[in-house]
Amino acid sequence: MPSNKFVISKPKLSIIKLPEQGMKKNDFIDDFKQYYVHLLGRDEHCRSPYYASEALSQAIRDRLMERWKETHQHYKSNDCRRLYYLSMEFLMGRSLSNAMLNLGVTDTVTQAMYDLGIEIEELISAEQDAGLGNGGLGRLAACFIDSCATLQLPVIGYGLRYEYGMFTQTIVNGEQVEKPDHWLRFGNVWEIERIEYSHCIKFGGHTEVHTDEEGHQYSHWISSCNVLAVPFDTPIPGYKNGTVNSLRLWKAVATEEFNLDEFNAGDYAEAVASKITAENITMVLYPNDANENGKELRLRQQYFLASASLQDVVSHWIAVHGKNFNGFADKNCFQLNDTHPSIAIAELMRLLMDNNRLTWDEAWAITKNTMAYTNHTLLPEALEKWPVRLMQRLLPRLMEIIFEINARFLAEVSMHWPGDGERLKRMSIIEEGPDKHVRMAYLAIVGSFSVNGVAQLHSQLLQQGLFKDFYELWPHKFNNKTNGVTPRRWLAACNPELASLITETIGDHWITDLSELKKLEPYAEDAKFRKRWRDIKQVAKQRLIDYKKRKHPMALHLDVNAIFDVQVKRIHEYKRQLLNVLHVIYLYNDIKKHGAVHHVPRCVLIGGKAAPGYRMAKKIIKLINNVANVINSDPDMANQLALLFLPDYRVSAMEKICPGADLSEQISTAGKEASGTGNMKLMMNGAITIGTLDGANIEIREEVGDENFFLFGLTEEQIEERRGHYDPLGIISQDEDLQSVMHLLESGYFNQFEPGLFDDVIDSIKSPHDPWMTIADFRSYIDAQQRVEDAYRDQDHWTKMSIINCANSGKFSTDRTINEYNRDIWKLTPQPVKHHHQ
Ligand code: 26Q
Repeated sequence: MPSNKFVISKPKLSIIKLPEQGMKKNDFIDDFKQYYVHLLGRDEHCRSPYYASEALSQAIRDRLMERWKETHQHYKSNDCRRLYYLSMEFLMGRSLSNAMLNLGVTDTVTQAMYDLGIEIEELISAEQDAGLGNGGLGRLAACFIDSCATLQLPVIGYGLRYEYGMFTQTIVNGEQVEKPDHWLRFGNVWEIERIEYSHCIKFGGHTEVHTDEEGHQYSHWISSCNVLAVPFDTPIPGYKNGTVNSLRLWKAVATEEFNLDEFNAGDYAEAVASKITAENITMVLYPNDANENGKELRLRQQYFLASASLQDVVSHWIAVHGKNFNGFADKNCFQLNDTHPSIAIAELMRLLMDNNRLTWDEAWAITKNTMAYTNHTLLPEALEKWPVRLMQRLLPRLMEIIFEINARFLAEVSMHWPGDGERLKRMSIIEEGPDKHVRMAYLAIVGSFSVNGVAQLHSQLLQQGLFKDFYELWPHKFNNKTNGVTPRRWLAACNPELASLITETIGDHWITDLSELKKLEPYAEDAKFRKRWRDIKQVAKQRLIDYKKRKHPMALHLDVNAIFDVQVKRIHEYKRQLLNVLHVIYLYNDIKKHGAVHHVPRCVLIGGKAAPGYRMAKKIIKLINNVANVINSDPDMANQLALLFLPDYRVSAMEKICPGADLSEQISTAGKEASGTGNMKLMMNGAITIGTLDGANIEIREEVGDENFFLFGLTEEQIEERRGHYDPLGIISQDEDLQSVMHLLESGYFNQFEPGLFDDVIDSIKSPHDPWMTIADFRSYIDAQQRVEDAYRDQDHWTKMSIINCANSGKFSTDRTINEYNRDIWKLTPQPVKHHHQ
């Protein structure tokens, strides 16, 4: 352990006690100047907003530190039960505006900067996104820890500090080009390195059985390559409550011993190379949001996270309670964000048995009462599997433990279903065959006391389908926790005009109790209120146009009077961006043939990243861009129809997009989108959903009522029923509009100089084996879009729907979600922290 090398002499209390930090305008002005001039060495000639942003962030961070320390000490002295949220992804986005909002200083600071001749928005925009996630799952983790801090729950987020986050997307000739996101290049004011809490992580080597003085046998994992896990902490402030929780991200650093052996062996180059291997572990986020099977580096990352986080918790336990682990499960709980950190189950067993001499039964009792698992997918092909051979080589001791867990589990299964060999094979954690694999979801279910899906339909389908056998064995483990989003970032901060109108109308309790928004509903009938609501939406749309105009070559085709029709999310076949494109082509064709009279002006905005290795997704991006080129350069479409692909969709982009959205596209094949969370952000900002009965759409529709939702498409049951006799060609031949659309596509109208480019895309939707059944929902989707236009024509009616959508979005706050996690799974006691300077 390096910790003893970093012991410093203990400072006197008088050094640590600081004068209270002012929260007045002039306090911020003074501190800002101090940092700008003295720390950063800039003056009035510096043109870049970067340094000003940096100086302000320092001043804001200072005001979090005292609260952070107090929260930490409060948890420590209360020795309260805690929850650790283990996630390979935390998609935090920017921190400055969120910190100002939660400290309650947004207006004061805005004014302070204004007095200095600085536009606050410029400073906010100068911050890089912390893009340490792919999409829904990563952003959910970020919204969760925001709500935990606001609800004053003792929760720590554990993740990885990737040197490179999600790639930056640029579009060149209509195609996605990825650029590495070196987000830490200019430093990160929000993090604090705590090298004194580093841990050592083992890889490779082999195991030996030893016998101790009392004759007990235990395993020794030896000859391993060791990597150091160094924690970096980021403050997570609650909303105006004095609580500041921690997000702890691990960085991989080569250990000195690690190199020493090789130096002694005399091979300098090998030693340096192995340093690089070690530090590669946290170099880059894997940019696919579906399982990319079998990559060794990914498995290293997963174990690195699990082991570092568990060692952190276990060593803290020992520091307080010694080696008596009675009560460990009462004081500690781990929530696994999908199977990505689920190796933690075997790792906790290892730490308890090998390092602390608990028996198997003692260790297992603790493990299975401490771990809880959240599933985020229904696609069987996305379930994680790791080759046994790889695990044996990289994590030999963990593989032994998994085999033992499985043996004991299968014994339990055969007690429950004697003689049912098929079931044993189906349920085994080890998938047999020439290449044995570990089924991580099964390991997670067996090792956890709670298994949850992320929306009602999803949880129900898990029980009836993917995890049916396990549900029959342990029905009590299974539960649902419908996702949410944090209303602080996704309404209060990103849409200040709408937030002010809401606060002026119903008070400001909605910020921490979103069900309060229901009080807006009567105002849907108030003409004056509607006018203000509509004006705010128009201003937001104009702002979105202005923002896009700075860079996007086709932004001039945007028009505030058109419907802003938005689909922003990762590009995936099951999310059916293609269905959206088919509708756009249909509109184009119809306007060409019959003129614009039947239609309302519409701007279709599509944004999202494709996994770099997902060829079909990349082709879909190219198609969207090609169709956009044709439509936007056709004078017949002027002020009628525009299509824009929004490059580099990310958290900070969504903060600009959702206030200006009219229509939210949630059009996945029913039964495939576990929940969706973009749907919730858009709804909260007054967009109306056009959607299938999938994921949380179902619950959104339940909340707003059918008349405030544009429903279309087959149900999950109908989709499954249709498989085997799906006949897209038959459907095309029966539908003239669809025929025209397919004809345009197949004739090469959108790829005149790139013959055959879209053949694979076209073939995929024409195939009777198309798992996403895009063609099956075409007619129903077109009809729903017609209803959208009819509704939009009546602006009063549309605005009512918009208000009702926002008013009924209360359920989709992560405050509600986290309260349910806490009530059913975590069972933490809220810890109000008294902030002494408040
Ligand atoms: C796994 C192994 C190797 C490499 C990458 C991965 C990997 C990474 C990210 C697999 C999956 C993900 C992300 C999944 C995800 O974001 N799922 C979404 O989770 C949301 C939050 O619950 C839901 O709202 C979405 O419906 C779901 O698609």
